[in-house]
Amino acid sequence: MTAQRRILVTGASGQDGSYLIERLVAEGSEIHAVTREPGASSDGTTRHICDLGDPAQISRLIADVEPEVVFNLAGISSVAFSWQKPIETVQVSGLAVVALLEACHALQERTGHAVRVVQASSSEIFGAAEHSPQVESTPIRPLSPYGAAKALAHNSVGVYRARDLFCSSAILYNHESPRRPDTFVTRKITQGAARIAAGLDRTLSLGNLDARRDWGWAPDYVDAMVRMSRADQPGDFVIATGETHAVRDFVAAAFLRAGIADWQSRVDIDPRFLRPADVHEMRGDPSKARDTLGWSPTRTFSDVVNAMVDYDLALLDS
Ligand code: GDR
Repeated sequence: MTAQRRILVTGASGQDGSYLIERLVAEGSEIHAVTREPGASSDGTTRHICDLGDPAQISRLIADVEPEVVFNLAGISSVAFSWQKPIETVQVSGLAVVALLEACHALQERTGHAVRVVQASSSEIFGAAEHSPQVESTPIRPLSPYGAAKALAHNSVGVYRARDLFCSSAILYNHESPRRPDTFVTRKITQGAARIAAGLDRTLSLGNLDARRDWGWAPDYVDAMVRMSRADQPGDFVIATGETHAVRDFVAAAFLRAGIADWQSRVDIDPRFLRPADVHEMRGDPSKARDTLGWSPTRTFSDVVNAMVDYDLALLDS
């Protein structure tokens, strides 16, 4: 894999964006980091502010920066939140991607230099999938506003690929790390377990404990996207571990790591955390990524749980 020169990363302040930027800066690339609001500039990047709700701002940004590679990690990433803001979700996670692809295609036409785009797609596009595990050709049947927005983006990547833009979709399954916000169930659980172990809280309120997810390690998923940007051919790639666990399994493992064997007495179900519709099981088959990109996950489910709990315990200690 060879490093590219000028790279634009949207969603720079998120979990994946932060891992990606650290890696690309270390490789010596010129990084343009895009965020929605002004903030402290990470070392070694040029910071840009862009409102993804405004297609004109997206086109201007691409025309000005003239990137060789774009990683589009921006948008609303919470499925739960997308039920409260469905229109905004479609704007920033769906329509904005069309604007981005159009701008990259126009840049390529104007300069004659190829532009590569990697889109952070999602397993939520499969929603009500009839079969597990899902593969790249599994029918797209989203069940949430988030999934519908991601499906628009995903299909648009296919459209622009047919127009000779090197663009790929990483169909990312759930991927976690200590940088996950606690609006997602894993971090909420690891923070909750650590706080209960430290005597700061008595209980943790959750929603659907039966949902099964294919949980991986976020830096691995960022590595997959980097490989996609440097591959010979563009395409869609399922990025997953191929293994699922129920939310209750995550709870049990996290509480045990925090030193609490009887998690049942510490967890209650609050209907506020149940969704109008929730995918029961998402499991991906990453064979294509393994065979084509040489990618495979480096951390197991237990590794992920333990790393997150240990981080949260240490945070409270300090
Ligand atoms: P998900 O992740 O919706 O799969 O999307 P999340 O961690 O929010 O939910 C996973 C499962 O846990 C259940 N759940 C709860 N979820 C939250 N957030 N809070 C709770 O209290 C709770 N209790 C139970 C949910 O119902 C769900 O079944 C993530 C995001 O990273 C997306 O951006 C990404 O595209 C997909 O993974 C793949």
